[in-house]
Amino acid sequence: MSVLIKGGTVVTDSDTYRADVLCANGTVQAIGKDLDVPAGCEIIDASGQYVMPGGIDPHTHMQLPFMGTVASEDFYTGTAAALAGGTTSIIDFVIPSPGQSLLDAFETWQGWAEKAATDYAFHVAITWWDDSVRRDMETLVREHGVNSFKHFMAYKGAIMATDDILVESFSRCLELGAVPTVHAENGELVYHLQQKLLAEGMTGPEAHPLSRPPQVEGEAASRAIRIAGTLGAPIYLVHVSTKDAVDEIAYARQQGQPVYGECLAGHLVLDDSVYRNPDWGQAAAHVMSPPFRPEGHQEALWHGLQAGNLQTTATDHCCFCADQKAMGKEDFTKIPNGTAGVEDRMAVLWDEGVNTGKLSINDFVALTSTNTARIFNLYPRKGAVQVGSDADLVVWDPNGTRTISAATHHQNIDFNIFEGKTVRGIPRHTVSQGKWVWRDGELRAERGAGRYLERPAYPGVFELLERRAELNAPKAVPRH
Ligand code: URQ
Ligand code: ZN
Ligand code: ZN
Repeated sequence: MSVLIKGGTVVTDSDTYRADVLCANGTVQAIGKDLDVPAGCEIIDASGQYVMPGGIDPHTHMQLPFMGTVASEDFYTGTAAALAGGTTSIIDFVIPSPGQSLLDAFETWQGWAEKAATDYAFHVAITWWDDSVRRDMETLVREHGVNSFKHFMAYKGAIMATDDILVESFSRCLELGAVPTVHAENGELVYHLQQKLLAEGMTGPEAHPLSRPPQVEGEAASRAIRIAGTLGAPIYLVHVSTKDAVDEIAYARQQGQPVYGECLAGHLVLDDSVYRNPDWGQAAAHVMSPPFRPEGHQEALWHGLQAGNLQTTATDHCCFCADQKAMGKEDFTKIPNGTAGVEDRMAVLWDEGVNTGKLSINDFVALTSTNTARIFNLYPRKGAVQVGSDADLVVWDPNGTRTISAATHHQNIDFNIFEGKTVRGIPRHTVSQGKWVWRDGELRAERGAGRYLERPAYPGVFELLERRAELNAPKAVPRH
């Protein structure tokens, strides 16, 4: 089966040009003007539209067991929704319980992901430490194509990695040629503030952001950056949500340190007023960590993207429905943390970023696909429009509109943090592994079509480091 994407404008992270794109046998076969149409080939009319690399979401949690429940979105429904939003690969997380073998956990998540409709990879979380963890990290890098390890600096008493673990694990990552990544919130401070707020009788979701103020992220970001810098390791900060953390990243990058940052579509457009909604369920539906922030932080994130201090966008897609959120009805610390976004990330970033002039269409491709592929060493198999690359492509209609709603989205959750938002610029068609799976509103996701993506250890990050001269070098920023 072949697919010819005809009459469109190809947009990569660096180029924009008119060309047809021919896909067959799962890869891009030819790119050029007025390509011949092979017999039996399906034709996608892309006139007046852009042909871009399929989105890569570097941060999802499909069917995550967390806080006494399991995320409502599984690997099939979540990746099917991703395709409807123009995203064709995800990087999810294997999160071993403290004491659990990393290899056992990896095998469990691999089993869950077999039903995925898109290709997928895994970051593996380091939630405890002993010699077996050291050994398993090497096995995962050498035999299973894992090149990134996650560290939750929050979630005390659960999966939190203390400083001793950060030092041991970042050092091990450096030895193995893997990228350490962090959820940067000071878990001790969060725990202390949670107990203080509960003792003062504040049990509702309005307490959630008060227990994790911006400086809780800023301190942890600084600490993780300093530990990595001292060890000579790169570091990737997930879901950066504050000016505090962006400033830490910008300063470190200005000193030449290999620091990379990710931000979420939700944190770019929502603020902490969502937690002051008098409707408990509405407020609780927005409980995620780090929380949506006071006005002003969103602008800092946009500046971070524009200045090249934040390199990727993600969603942290981790779905809990109203009945699950209600587990925290009497105690906000028991509200399962997480929100959705895998279907909306690209359209929200286009509408808020490209339509407003904050981002070019090439920036959009870099931020939704190519930079993630480069940092995690999937490029140019993913994140590119090149002959030989996987035929993972999105045909983007810059004039199409959609009103986002839980009533019509494909995500398996009864809430949408972008509810009612009308976006201009939508994925009209998605091609995954050379198959036309999203056809202007008709979803033909195939359960189990997804493949596990092996990601060789370095030089992904070092390549990006070398190329940094061409990327937006960070502009001078005052030390906060
Ligand atoms: O912290 C994370 O990234 C996971 C547990 C999802 N939940 C969340 O609130 N972000
Ligand atoms: Zn996190
Ligand atoms: Zn997460």
